[in-house]
Amino acid sequence: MQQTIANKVMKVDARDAKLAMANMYVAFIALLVGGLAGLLQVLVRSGQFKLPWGIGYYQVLTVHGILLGLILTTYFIMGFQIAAVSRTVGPLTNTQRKIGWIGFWLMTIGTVAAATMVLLNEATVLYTFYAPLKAHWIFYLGLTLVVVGSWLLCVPQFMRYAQWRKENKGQTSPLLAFMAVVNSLLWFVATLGVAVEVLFMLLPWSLGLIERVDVLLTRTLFWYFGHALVYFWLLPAYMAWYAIVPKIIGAKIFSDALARLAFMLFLIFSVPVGIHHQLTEPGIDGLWKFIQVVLTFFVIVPSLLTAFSMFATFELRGRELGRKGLLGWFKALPWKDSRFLLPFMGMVAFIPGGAGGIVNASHQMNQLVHNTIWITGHFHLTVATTVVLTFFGVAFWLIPHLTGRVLTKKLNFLGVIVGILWATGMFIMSSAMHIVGLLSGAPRRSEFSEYGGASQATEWIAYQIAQAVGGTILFIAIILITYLVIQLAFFAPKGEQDFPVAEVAPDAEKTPAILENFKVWGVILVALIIFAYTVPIFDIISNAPPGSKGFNNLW
Ligand code: HAS
Repeated sequence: MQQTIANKVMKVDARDAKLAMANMYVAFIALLVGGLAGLLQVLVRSGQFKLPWGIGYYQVLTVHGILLGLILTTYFIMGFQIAAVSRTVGPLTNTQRKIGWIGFWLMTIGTVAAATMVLLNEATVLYTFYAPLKAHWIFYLGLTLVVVGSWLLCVPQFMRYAQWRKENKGQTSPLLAFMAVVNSLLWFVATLGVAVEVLFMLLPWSLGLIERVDVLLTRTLFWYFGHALVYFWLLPAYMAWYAIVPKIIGAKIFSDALARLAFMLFLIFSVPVGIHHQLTEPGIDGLWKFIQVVLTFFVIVPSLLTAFSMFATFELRGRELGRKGLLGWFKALPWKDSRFLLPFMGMVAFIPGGAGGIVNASHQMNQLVHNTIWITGHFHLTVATTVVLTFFGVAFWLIPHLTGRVLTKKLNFLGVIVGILWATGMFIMSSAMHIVGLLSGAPRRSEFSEYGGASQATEWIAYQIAQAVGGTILFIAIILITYLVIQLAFFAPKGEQDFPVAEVAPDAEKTPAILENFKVWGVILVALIIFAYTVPIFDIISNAPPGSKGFNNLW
């Protein structure tokens, strides 16, 4: 019943499509520029290349992290979610759409302002903008506008979803819209931490209104946001895995209830775990580190549910097609369809990517890998492979759907090539990062250096060259996908590209209403945040050192 309602609205409204596409354009421009910065980085770190015209390594690293980690992701997610809401619960109202556009422009003004400061070398503070590194105040103001703009892009999703529920009392909402709303809510709660950090600490500090900031407090507020941020990236990929991939392979959603439970678990467990990024940080009591590590292990559960659900979906489809045996389903999948292949490669990458996360979260093992390039390997497998490959797979049908064109056979083939290149490049680069970080302690976030000829640093060079090879393959993939996106947006033949939305399996259990009761989950979320953060933050504030002045242009 619920999916019949979902399927009533088959297309994204043309006016909503414009808003979604505006977000897509910025996302793919960010990919191109951020990807170029990535290429320059791996070349510098190979020891074979020097940046020209006085450009600094850390400046390029900041461009790379901000454009890919914050800008590409946020714009893509907002575009995808706006489209998903419009497709499944109906067109936005004029007011809702207007709020969305204001959000888009605020985000874009903020992005341009922040990017200009980075390019002028006035904000070389990397994507985590840790104090005491200090950026120009325009950079912080730009970031604030990005966050406020993104909130305004979440508002129409909340409003349209609430309107649907009011009009369809007692019915389970369409899964995709529900998921978009949970992710937007997660984003809203997470960004409160970074908003407090920037508005009350970094911005006044940078403007000279206050002389010093408490470094530990800024970092703790950052990571309150920073770990939920990774699930804000992941959940749209899970939206595609749960609700779109099954349709592409001709299957049904294994369980609507399980999918909703996974999303609600992410909502409550994503935030109270940020301290696992600070396990080596002095100034936070071991007990609270331990508690947040335990909570981190809870946030692994919804990913395990997702793995189970995906295997079940594939296997059921395989059996339906008459495949037998443990892995018979494998042959039944549409390997030549880029809309499936890329998300699938993303799933495969998440097996080692997730396992690496479990290593990071294990307190003792964290001592070994923290601040080594193993961590960079971890997030290139998770966000840069799992999430980004899924986003590419989505873009291949979403962009033509929004622009009234079609993904032709030729363009689909190009999509497959992009996926294979991306997976190969990431495999080479991130394996080299994992190995040299773990076995030899190679540092992350550092320019090429021979460390005065130290023998340990000499061991790293071969791996750094491997990273440059992987990075170069990735940049070739970026050029191809840029071409593909331009084709899909402007030149592909006109036509109707399907926005695939799967139906729930007929024999799946009915979804319990509690899974859509935001009040109950909201109370648990707030209680968990208060529990996990009150004492650590109280301790940090009450034992605060004098604070630090800012340092800038160190490079
Ligand atoms: Fe992480 C650091 C722990 C997941 C991103 N992480 C980072 C940083 C980033 C990041 C960007 O505890 C660096 C931040 C910085 O700059 O300092 N991470 C975890 C844990 C998980 C995890 C426990 N991380 C992610 C995801 C990310 C991401 C997702 C981005 C999207 N991470 C950490 C910790 C640190 C950290 C510490 C700090 C380290 C330090 O010391 O600084 C978990 O959520 C992972 C659970 C995942 C699984 C995998 C489930 C598998 C699935 C695939 C199924 C496959 C199928 C295909 C069906 C348990 C769902 C089958 C087909 C076949 C053919 C087999």
